[in-house]
Amino acid sequence: MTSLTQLSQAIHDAPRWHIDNQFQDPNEITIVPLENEALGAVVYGLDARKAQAGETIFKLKQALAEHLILIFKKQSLDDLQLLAFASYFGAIFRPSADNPVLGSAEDTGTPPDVIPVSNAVGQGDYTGHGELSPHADHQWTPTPSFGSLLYAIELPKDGGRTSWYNTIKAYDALDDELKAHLNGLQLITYNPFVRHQSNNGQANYGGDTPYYRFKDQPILGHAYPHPLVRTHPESGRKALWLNTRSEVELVNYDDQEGSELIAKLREHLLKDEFNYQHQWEEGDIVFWDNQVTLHSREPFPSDQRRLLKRVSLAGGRPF
Ligand SMILES: O=C(O)CCC(=O)C(=O)O
Ligand SMILES: [Fe+2]
Repeated sequence: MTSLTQLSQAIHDAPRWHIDNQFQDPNEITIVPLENEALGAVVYGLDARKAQAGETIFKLKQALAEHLILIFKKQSLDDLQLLAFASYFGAIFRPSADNPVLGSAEDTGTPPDVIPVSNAVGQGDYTGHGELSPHADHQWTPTPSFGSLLYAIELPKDGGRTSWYNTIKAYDALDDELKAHLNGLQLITYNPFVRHQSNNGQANYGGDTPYYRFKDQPILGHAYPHPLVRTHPESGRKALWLNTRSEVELVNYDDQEGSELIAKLREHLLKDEFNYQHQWEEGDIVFWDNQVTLHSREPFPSDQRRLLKRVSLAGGRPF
């Protein structure tokens, strides 16, 4: 089945509001912000298999813009049900073949609509068991995904927690002079998958990738400059749009000064006060806003199985 058919099938099969009586009463849902955390809210009482009311989806979209990640508990979904639920929030992210991302297929050049995030469980296994350093997904593409839903199916006994970082708070905490300076800058994030193709490697966001491209170094893949400080399309809040590991370059900027500025901002982003670490439970879906957060993963033992499924949603050109 091609990925397009999978999406059509998912929405075709989804419960209908009027026909199946499989709909969710909006009054059963509560959204509870995490206490004393940098971001996040937990959504209780929602069954993602059911048809959702307009007011529910609108509320969830507002809550996402405010809390940056939403945690849905106790879900039980197959791939098509996850896809149908995710589709309430936007179109599926389908980058072109010339901008490879996690899960890009050799034949079509694009990822499947539902991407396994797993280690040795025979389901794609793109992400291994190692650490993933803080990143935003698809940052090197012309129109990165606005958000993703990650659904936990099988979890290791040890490790494998995922952290999210509030890059609005990180921006707000900078002094006014630095903010003013950063607001004029454009940043290129080079595609780590192109680099690892050329290195014959599988890992991403790490390894031997340089932290900064100096102008005498070759360019790998396409370059799409985006603002270093981006504006959230719904809330209007500003955020740093910078990961902490892959190769980047400030446009029209001195090499040495640029690499130092980026290193300083990266150190700042990693402060505990911007971070929330999620201890997964099976059945959790975490829906994150990819525009104003970073996420990372701690390693876990290679002989323990971990399987999550991710659906990413299309976003606009960062501004
Ligand atoms: O394995 C994880 O917890 C996160 C993986 C990741 O970076 C992603 O799905 O985008
Ligand atoms: Fe990611």
